[in-house]
Amino acid sequence: MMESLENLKNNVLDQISQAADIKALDDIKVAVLGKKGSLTEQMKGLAALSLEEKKQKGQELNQVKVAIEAAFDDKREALAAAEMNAKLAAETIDVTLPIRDEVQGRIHPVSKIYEEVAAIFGEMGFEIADGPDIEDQFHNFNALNTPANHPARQMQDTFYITNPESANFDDSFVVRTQTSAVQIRTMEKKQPPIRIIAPGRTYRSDYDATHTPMFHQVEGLVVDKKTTFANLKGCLYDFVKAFFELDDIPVRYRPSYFPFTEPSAEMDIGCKKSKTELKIGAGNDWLEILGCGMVHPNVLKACNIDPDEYQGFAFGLGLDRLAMLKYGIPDLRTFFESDVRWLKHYGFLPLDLSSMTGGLSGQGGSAR
Ligand code: 2NL
Repeated sequence: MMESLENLKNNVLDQISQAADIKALDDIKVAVLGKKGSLTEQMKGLAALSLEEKKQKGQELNQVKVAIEAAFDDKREALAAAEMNAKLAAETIDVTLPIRDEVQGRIHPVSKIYEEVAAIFGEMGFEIADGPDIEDQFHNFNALNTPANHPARQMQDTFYITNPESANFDDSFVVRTQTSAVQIRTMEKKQPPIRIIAPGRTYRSDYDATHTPMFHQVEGLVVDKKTTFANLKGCLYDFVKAFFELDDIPVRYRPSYFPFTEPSAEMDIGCKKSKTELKIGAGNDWLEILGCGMVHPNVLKACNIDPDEYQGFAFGLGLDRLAMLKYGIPDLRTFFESDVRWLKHYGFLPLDLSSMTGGLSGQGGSAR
């Protein structure tokens, strides 16, 4: 008996040491320690022995079991480490190699325009702020001087979302119709000076060649003790020059109306329109580029900022429209069809970064 147990132990340890992989090791374990395993069978044999023999044999069996289990654990660890090393060696990437000639992916024109806009305002000292796509009506409307029953709420073709906790329509949520709620949340948290841009997705129920139900906007907000309309004009003039990469651009401001600004204006840039071409920066035609104005005192009040001490300017521009203009893309609907051929034509190479010093717009994907 003694000998056969010693044999079994040596035999099993031998098998363990020779196991080629974890699967083989598991098979051996089942054959030894499983329900019908060789060691398990010996354990079962204990029942037939006398008390004295049981004690003696039981101890021996237990020592063998402990030794075998330890050998299993050591071998499993060694095999796992070897497998991991083999995998690491096989999957090694030489990060010092140059990138492949043919890069498949492209940056979407809207992402590209966003990078450009962020680079320009970043250089001017604006910080980027963001917030949720789903807003409550206070942040999307009330705080923006657009109370219940204000025509803007219908004007904007808002998508409302029922509040599961309230049957009252005033408690419904909206998918934001502009990113202004982000600026509201910033002003609620922080006293001026404030200088932020809020980029993001916005939503309105509208669909044609220049409108899609989801679109992209960047709004800007500057609030300080002496912020004037002249500051607004200088800031936006610098912006359009940088954006269209021109040393000079004719601009004009037309009076407009937004509930959240007073006075409000629309900014146009000079251009030349022909049947086949749009040339920006010269000519006798005008192109609307963005909406802007001085922040309405009621908006400041709603955010606990004292309008007698502070004033500010704000603006909003559509990224999709800017992408259409700058890169000559005729139909907005194609932006969101996820057609890879379209992206290849209008998209940008991933490493074509936008910066104020390294060139803003770079080469289009189609140029490759
Ligand atoms: C447009 C016009 C605009 C704003 C957005 C704004 C935000 C706050 C306070 C005051 Cl928190 N104004 N935003 C102001 C003027 C125009 O957007 O045509 N966007 C595409």
